[in-house]
Formats: sequence, structure tokens, C-alpha cells
Amino acid sequence: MEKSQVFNLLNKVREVNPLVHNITNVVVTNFTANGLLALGASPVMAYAAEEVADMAKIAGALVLNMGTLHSQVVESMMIAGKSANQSGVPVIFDPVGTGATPYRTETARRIINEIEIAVIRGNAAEIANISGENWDIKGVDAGNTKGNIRELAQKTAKKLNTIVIITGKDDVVSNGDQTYIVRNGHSLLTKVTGTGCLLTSVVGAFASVETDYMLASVAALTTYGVAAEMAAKRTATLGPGSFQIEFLNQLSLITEDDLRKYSSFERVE
Ligand code: ATP
Ligand code: TZP
Ligand code: MG
Ligand code: MG
Repeated sequence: MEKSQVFNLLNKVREVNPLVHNITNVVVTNFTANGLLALGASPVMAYAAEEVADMAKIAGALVLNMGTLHSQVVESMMIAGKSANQSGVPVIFDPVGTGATPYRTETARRIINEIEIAVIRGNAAEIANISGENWDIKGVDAGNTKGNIRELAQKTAKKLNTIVIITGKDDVVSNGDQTYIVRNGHSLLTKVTGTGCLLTSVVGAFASVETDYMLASVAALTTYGVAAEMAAKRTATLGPGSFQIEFLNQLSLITEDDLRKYSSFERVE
């Protein structure tokens, strides 16, 4: 994959303005909608069991996020996911907090068993717990990561026959055969809630315009990480509040030149 493909795909998102249907959590809803708008996508949040099948089938992507689970939202995710699958709409899954409680772990397994997932995006502990390993997780935060993240992504992708993204200081994307590392990003992203959740929806926006979901994932992670680096530079003497707002600005302002200069990713196998 070439650096130029990242901007080509970002440009396509800006031109197509894809509808991204999110069934997400109450913490990040507004931030996710604003981040998708800034990027150039068209967000919609729709949860009612009566309408999710209709919304999912006309979307460019469906994003399922387990952040604030309850039984009604799980039923809506199942209906929406099946409708998306029938219509060929990619489903992107954020298994927030898998491993923190048995309910979250069981729900993540149910979603994976019953719905065909194009891309799963989580922190290392969430992906390990989905994969059947028992890693400690503190609520929704990965905490200290241990083990080989690259191998974990490869193994989980093979096992679940999907694309797996594990984020952290470096991000890993794997389909089981091919694996990329994306090095862009900034530690201030960990000081703003919902930056992982918004990223999952941004992957949805890129997957709406590119059916090679590996390519779409690498482009989404790179764009997101470069926007964060630029925002951190511009708010260097300030704190996470200013960074959060500037990050939204940079998602909308980022140029081909910025991506050419700062993109940092490589295929590792
Ligand atoms: P957690 O709940 O553990 O914080 P998350 O779901 O919020 O996980 P992150 O792993 O924090 O998701 O990833 C969100 C974004 O932040 C990604 O773009 C990732 O590359 C970036 N990121 C996370 N940690 C760092 C870091 N230490 N340095 C640079 N970028 C980071
Ligand atoms: N609690 C439930 S969902 C959520 C919190 C704090 C947001 C998690 O967002 P992210 O993107 O994983 O930091
Ligand atoms: Mg986080
Ligand atoms: Mg998260």
C-alpha cells in the first residue's frame, strides 16, 4: 500500500459523504457525530428495533459499539447487523469493555457468532478477551498491555475470519495473512474519552468507500493519527480540552501534503 492511497481514500470519503449508521454508547454519541461530520461523512444514530433494519440497509457502513450495553440495544444490534449483512453493508464492531464483565464478553461472542463482521477494532485487552484469552481489563481501558500484539491480531483475525485492528501507541491491522503497523497518533488521544469509539466509526466511513477493508483500515488509522499529531502540535501548551476541539478541526482540515509528510505505516508480513 502506497502513502498516496491514504489521501485518495480520504478524498473519496469527502466526495461521497457516506451515511454511517452508528449504534453506539451514550458517552461518545455527540463526539462521534461531530468527528464523522468533520471527516466528511454523514452520521446517523438510530436505535429503535422498529427502524434499525431499514436504516442499516441504506447506510455505507454499520458501526456496532458495546460501550453502554443493555438488552434492548443488543436486540437492535442483532436486527441491524443481519439487515446490513443481507444488503452487503460492512459491519464494523467495537467490543468496548469485553472481559470487564461476563455480560460484555457473552454479548461480544453473540455478535461475532451471529453477524458477519468486516472489521473489529479494540484495545489489546478487548481483542484478547474476544479471542478467548483472559486478560485483565479496567472498565473500558486496556491498562498495561502485555504479550505480542502483532501475533494477537493475526491469531484473532484467522480465528474469526475478519480484519482485526488493535490500537495503542502503535496500531496493528491484520487479516490473518497480511499485517500492517500504523505508527501515527498522539498520547493526548488517551486523555479524551471516545477517541477509540470515534476511530471505529471513522473506519466505517472509509469502509463505505473502499471494499478492500484492509486498505480502508490502514487509511483510516493513518488519517486519524496524523490529525491527532497536528492537533497536538497546535495545542502544545494547552490541555486535553483544547486538543479535543483542535482534533475535530484537523480531521476536517488535513491535506494531501500533511499525509504525504507525516504518514507512517508499514507492512510487516
Ligand atoms: P482505551 O480504552 O484502552 O484507551 P480506546 O478504545 O480508547 O482504548 P485507543 O487504543 O486509545 O482506543 O486508540 C484510540 C486512538 O489513540 C488510536 O488512534 C491510537 O493509535 C491512539 N493512541 C492510543 N494510545 C496512544 C499512545 N500512547 N500514543 C499515541 N497514540 C495513541
Ligand atoms: N464508559 C462506557 S463507554 C465509554 C466509557 C467511559 C467510552 C469509551 O470510549 P473509548 O473510545 O474506548 O475511550
Ligand atoms: Mg480511550
Ligand atoms: Mg474503546
